[in-house]
Amino acid sequence: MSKLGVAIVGAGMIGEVHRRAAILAGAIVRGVSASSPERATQVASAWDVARAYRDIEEVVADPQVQVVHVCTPNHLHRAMAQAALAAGKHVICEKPLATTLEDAKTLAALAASTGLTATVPFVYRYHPVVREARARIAHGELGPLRLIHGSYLQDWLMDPASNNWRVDPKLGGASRVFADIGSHWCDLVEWVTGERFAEVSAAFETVIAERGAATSKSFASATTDGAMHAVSSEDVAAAMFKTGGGTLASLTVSQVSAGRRNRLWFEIDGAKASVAFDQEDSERLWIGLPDQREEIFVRGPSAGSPEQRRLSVLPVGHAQGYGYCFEAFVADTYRAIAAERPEGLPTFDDGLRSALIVDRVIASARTRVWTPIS
Ligand code: SOE
Repeated sequence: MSKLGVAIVGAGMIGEVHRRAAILAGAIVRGVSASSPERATQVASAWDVARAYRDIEEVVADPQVQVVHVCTPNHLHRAMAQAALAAGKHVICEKPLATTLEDAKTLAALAASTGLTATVPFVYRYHPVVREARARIAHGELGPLRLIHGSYLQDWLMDPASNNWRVDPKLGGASRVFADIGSHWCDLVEWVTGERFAEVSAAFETVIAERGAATSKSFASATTDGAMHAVSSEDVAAAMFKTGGGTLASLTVSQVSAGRRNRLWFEIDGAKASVAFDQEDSERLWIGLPDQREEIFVRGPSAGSPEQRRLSVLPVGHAQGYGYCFEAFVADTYRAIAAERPEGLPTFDDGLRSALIVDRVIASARTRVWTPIS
């Protein structure tokens, strides 16, 4: 089969991650578009790719491009993904799929009607030990679930001098911390447990009322021109959920928790055993057992569930991590384009599901009442 041609739309931190994953999965990066034609030219030269596209019209008109990777700030996702699908291109669109539920519905419906492959990088599904947890739950090793709990904590916005486009609701959407990282946790936990959240009670707080000038980079060091700008998006959030199966879940999210760089953590407690996963210690799955027993399952290719083994591309003890997850996700998207059916590939339907949860979480935080997710 000839190599897939791809275009990367958006050249920030995550655009670079997509580019690397695309190359490793065997695609040819045909070109890039960025925040301005000048920046696209710079990046095209740095990446050594043929085209620096002026805009999305030029991207979708390129017959050498079969897949468009949408890596722009959130408010542009809908227009970019819609243009690509309408032109018959497969799409990988960054999360959140869109900044409103309506836009996410439109994109998911369009993707379904075209039959094109359309995926969203909920990449934490690609940690091998996460697949191990999912397999053990599906095989009944935990027994009926009793409690789900966890957090997703970062600290890259803890300094009032730090800022980013995500902080501005016009660019990032009505929710910041929940839509940006709470969305990952919800996708992951629903997928691992097989249970879906049916209702939510949530609260948001903006703990840093003013911030310095915005930068386009995430996890960048603070910059300030001295001027401070009012903030309306939330820095921290807490949510309680009840699943359709009746299991209670609680989640704490923050981008202002010192020392927590990218700590997605969950624990799922069943009648027979518990499992816990920490994204910053992602080679290991903790398994809690009764009678003073506990186990650690270590990632590797020669034990555990078939999916855990499939994604363990390095030998035991040779740490994989976020980059390998991203690469496996992109490779699986390309397999789906080639009409394979890779297990657990997050699609626009999952992006829509996430947009629904975020919408309901925002509604609950505003009204302060338990809100159905349906
Ligand atoms: C920034 O908060 C960010 O890069 C998110 O946008 C990603 O989805 C997450 O994986 C890491 O943090």
